[in-house]
Amino acid sequence: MITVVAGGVGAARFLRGLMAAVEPASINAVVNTGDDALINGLHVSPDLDTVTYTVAGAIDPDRGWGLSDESWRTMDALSRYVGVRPDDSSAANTWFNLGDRDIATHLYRTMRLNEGATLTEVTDEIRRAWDVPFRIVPMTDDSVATKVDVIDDDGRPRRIGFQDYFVGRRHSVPVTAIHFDGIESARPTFLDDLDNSEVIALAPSNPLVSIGPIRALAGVDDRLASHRDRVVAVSPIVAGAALKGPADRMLVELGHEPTVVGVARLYAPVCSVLVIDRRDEKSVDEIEREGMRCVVTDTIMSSPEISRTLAETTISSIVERKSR
Ligand code: FO1
Repeated sequence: MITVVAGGVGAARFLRGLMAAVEPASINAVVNTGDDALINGLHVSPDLDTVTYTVAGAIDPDRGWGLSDESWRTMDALSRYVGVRPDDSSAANTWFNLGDRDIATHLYRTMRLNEGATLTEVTDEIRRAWDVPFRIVPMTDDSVATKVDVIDDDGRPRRIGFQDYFVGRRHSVPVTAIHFDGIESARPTFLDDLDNSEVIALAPSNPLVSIGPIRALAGVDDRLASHRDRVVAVSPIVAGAALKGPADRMLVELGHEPTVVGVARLYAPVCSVLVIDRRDEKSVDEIEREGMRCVVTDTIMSSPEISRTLAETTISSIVERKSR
């Protein structure tokens, strides 16, 4: 089994490449749920849906989230109620865009959870409905909510939900701290999977708010460290920048280097190989001084072929080493 520890867009593209490189049934995607939010009464799981929709070939390629060929009539109709909504109400949320077809997924997930199903069960039903040929599992069935402390537009510090930061404020305000509410009591769903995996890959996702919550679950970092020689990560940072989202700024704001060396320092305790882009070749020695092996390849997944080659290179960095 190959376990892929995943966040959103970058991880989804990596999984699409991995599907073309190995027997899909051998893949096990463990996905961040710290971004989950209750939006207009619906349980939305952005990273689970981005992975499912991307692997199913149904994602909107420009947005990187939600479905292609989407319409927004429900959101338009909802805006009618904004004018009559009480000030302290979160009804008629129109800043978090739910497409008409995407809403069906949230209706299904929300009703199944209300019936007592676990998020693991519902996620497996949804991925089977989309003919995804491998397991997609939430990192936990318990509630974990990523919160960020920000310096808001008015200069005042405020703790806000992840979607409020990422979408509501377009991740444009500086972050001073990250919290995973509920992490102390949340139980990881995948510790045994780690024991049964020939390769554990940390996908090219945000190390702090996508991979971070998964590692923060009880026992996960220790279990990864115990399998460190089988753990490989793909850097989400290329030439000092994130390919998508605020990972580079968050690294700086939270006191890390926004470089592949900064990523190596975060991952070295649990991961023995770091895959970096050719643009960062000059950093190989520094990364190896952090105690990690370094593999240099093309990591910008601008085509299915590059995604596939990246996945093959990532997996073989562990498998071939074992055969040597
Ligand atoms: N991202 C946005 O920037 N704007 C949106 O309106 C938005 C809506 C949305 C709806 C469903 C969904 O699954 C994802 C959505 N996202 C949106 C992306 C989401 O905020 C991010 O995918 C993750 O939370 C970060 O990885």
